[in-house]
Formats: sequence, C-alpha cells, structure tokens
Amino acid sequence: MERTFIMVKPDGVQRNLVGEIIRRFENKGFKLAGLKLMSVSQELAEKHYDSLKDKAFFPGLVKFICSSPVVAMVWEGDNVVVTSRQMIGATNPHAAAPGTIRGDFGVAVGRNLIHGSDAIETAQREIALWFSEAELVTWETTLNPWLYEL
Ligand code: IDP
Ligand code: MG
Repeated sequence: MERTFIMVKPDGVQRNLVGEIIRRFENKGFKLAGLKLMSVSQELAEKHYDSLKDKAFFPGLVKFICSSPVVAMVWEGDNVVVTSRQMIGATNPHAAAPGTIRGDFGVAVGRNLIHGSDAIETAQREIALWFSEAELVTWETTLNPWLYEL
C-alpha cells in the first residue's frame, strides 16, 4: 500500500491544528503508520528541504521549521501521495482552494501549516529521512472492506 510523509509544521502545532489535521486524514480513510511530536535539528531540516537550497527563502524556511516542534506522520492508503496534496492545497494559501487545509487555515506562504510529499519517490526518501523502520507500524484495520472494494 502507498505511503506518504506528512508534517504539521511549527505554525500548525502552535495554532492547535494537530487534531484537526489528523481528523481530516482519518476521516478520509487513510491509515496512520507513524506519528511523533519532535524538535527538528538544522541538519534534518536542511536535508528535508535540500531541493530548495538555492531559493532565497531557504534559510528562513529552515530556521522556521527548527523554531518550534512539528508533528511528523506517515499515512497509508490507495493514491495517498496525490490525494494528500489535494487535501493540503496549493503552496500559497492565497491560491489554496476552500476546503483544503491551507485554504481553510492559512494566510501566508511561509506559514502554510503542513508539508506533504509531492511524489511517490519523494515520499520514500522523506519517510526514510524522518522515521526509522522500528517507528513505522504495519497493522490491519477492520475497516478495509468498507473502504476498498477487495
Ligand atoms: P510545498 O510545501 O507546497 O510542496 P515547496 O515548493 O516544496 O511547496 O516549498 C516548501 C515550503 O517552502 C513551502 O511549503 C513554504 O512553506 C515554503 N515556501 C515556498 N515558496 C516560498 C516563498 O516564495 N516564500 C516563502 N516561503 C516559501
Ligand atoms: Mg514540496
């Protein structure tokens, strides 16, 4: 089953939106495979955002991610990478559709609340970066026949 890496960023944690965000993924029908509240080191933040290291906003972004705790998660489900990005909404909350997390709760691109992997390969890289094998849980949910046509 496909997995993606989702992170509630420092602004989302500070604004008490952790429960709201988890609720949306649970209600959608995705299954939690990993979850932790953590402080982020500069090294981890720089590795995570490595593809953006030439952008002018990179230093500010890294500083922000390290400024306050985040909630790192792995969610599992059919098409979860693409669907999560749709649930999260456009990078800039001004452009994010109502009903999306950024569209409903954000007003600034540098305070857009949540990260979600942008492709399956990115998800695999990010999950390995943020979680050890032992922190990821494989489990059976009794809901499967009600979520999927098996
Ligand atoms: P994404 O989070 O929607 O995948 P990316 O382009 O991967 O967007 O950028 C990563 C993060 O960097 C964004 O979520 C946002 O917090 C921040 N960011 C992106 N573009 C800007 C910008 O123009 N100014 C400030 N921060 C930005
Ligand atoms: Mg991205």
